[in-house]
Parts: sequence; structure tokens; C-alpha cells
Amino acid sequence: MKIDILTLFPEMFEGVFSQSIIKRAIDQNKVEICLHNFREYSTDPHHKVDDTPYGGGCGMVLTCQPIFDCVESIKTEDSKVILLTPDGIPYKQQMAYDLSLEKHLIFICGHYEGFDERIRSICDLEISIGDYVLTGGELASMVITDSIVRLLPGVIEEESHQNDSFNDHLLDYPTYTKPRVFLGMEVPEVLTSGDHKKIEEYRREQRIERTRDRRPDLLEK
Ligand code: 6GU
Repeated sequence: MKIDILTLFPEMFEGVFSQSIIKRAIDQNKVEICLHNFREYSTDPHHKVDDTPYGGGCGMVLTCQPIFDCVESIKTEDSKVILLTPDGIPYKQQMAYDLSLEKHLIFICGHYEGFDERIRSICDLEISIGDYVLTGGELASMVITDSIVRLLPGVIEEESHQNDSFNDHLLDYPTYTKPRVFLGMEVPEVLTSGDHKKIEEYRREQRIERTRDRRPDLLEK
């Protein structure tokens, strides 16, 4: 998979993409991530990328030209162009699965002050990561990239995401490791019983119970 990210702040991504599982996925060529500062595409003599809003109001608005030209230069037949914006479709695990099957994603990181409405015309999808406002789409594109890259074949063991929270609209089951007793808190006996059928049953029950307690809204699905 190839992921291109259009941003005015490419340095924000350095730490996130140079550590742990994402770094390994990049090193193993499971994903190629390219950052594009669309300021470089501005035809303005001062490389301006924003301007005041028509009709008045506060803040600056991202202009069409640099983003249109940047997308045009990297888009192919296989590209899906995605705008990060608080008024997009709420991001869910199912969308991570769907996007992980794409060949080429292009993320456009907007700004909270806004972008020219006509930028939406070159986008295939608009995504929001939750009902709160961020200063820009950068953090959202990192969150989405992370959730997609871990699903790419061979990045983590297939089995590790079969029980992920939100699969089958259920949260994950509780896990324990050594020691068996820590500060008086014991590991549930069933997990040390060696009875795999019982363990599977216990985990399924725990997933349902947890979901009922914490996220009853998911169970309705
Ligand atoms: Cl995708 N962008 C911004 N700026 N704020 C957000 C968001 C995206 N998702 C939730 N809040």
C-alpha cells in the first residue's frame, strides 16, 4: 500500500512513523508513506496557501490551488482521496478494514479555520475521528494510518487482530501475564486450567459482559 499525506507540517509525523510497528512495516516495504508539504505547490510568489474568507469571518481559509495541484501530481487510477475534517463520516474499525484493502490512499490535512469548500470536489471520502475539534487533520491522519497499517498482511500476526475490540461489535477480552498473583490480585483460574474450550467460552463471555458494561451502544448492533 502507498499512503501520501498532504500537510503543512510534515515534521509532526516524524516520531509516529519512525517507531515500533509502523516503522517495521515501512522497513519491510509493507507500506510506503510519503509526506507532501503542499506549500511547495503554491504558485503565489510568497508561497501563500491561505486567504481570508469571502463573506467575512475570522481565521484564514486554505486555498484550492496548492492542494489541487499537489493531488493532481500524485493521483493515479487507483487513488482514494480522503479529506480529514470534523464534519466527515465518523471513523470506525470497519472503515479501517475497508481502507486496508485499497492500493493508494491520499490524505489531505485541513485546518480548523477551514478550507475552501471546492476542495471537497476532488475528494472521494471525508473522515472525522470523533466529536471534538483538532487544530488540524495531522493527528487524525496519523490515527487513521496507524489503524490501517497494523491490518496490512504480515504487519502483525493475523490472529492478533481477530479478537480486536470492535470485531463483531464487541470489546476485547481481559488478558493477564506472569506472575499468577500480583499484590494479592489473582489471574482467573480458568486461564491456568489448560482447558482450551473453557478458556474460549470464558473469553467470549467476558467480551459480552464488558461490552454490556462499558459500551451498551455496541451491543445493540
Ligand atoms: Cl479529521 N480534523 C480535525 N481538524 N478535527 C477533528 C477531526 C479531523 N476529527 C475529529 N476532530
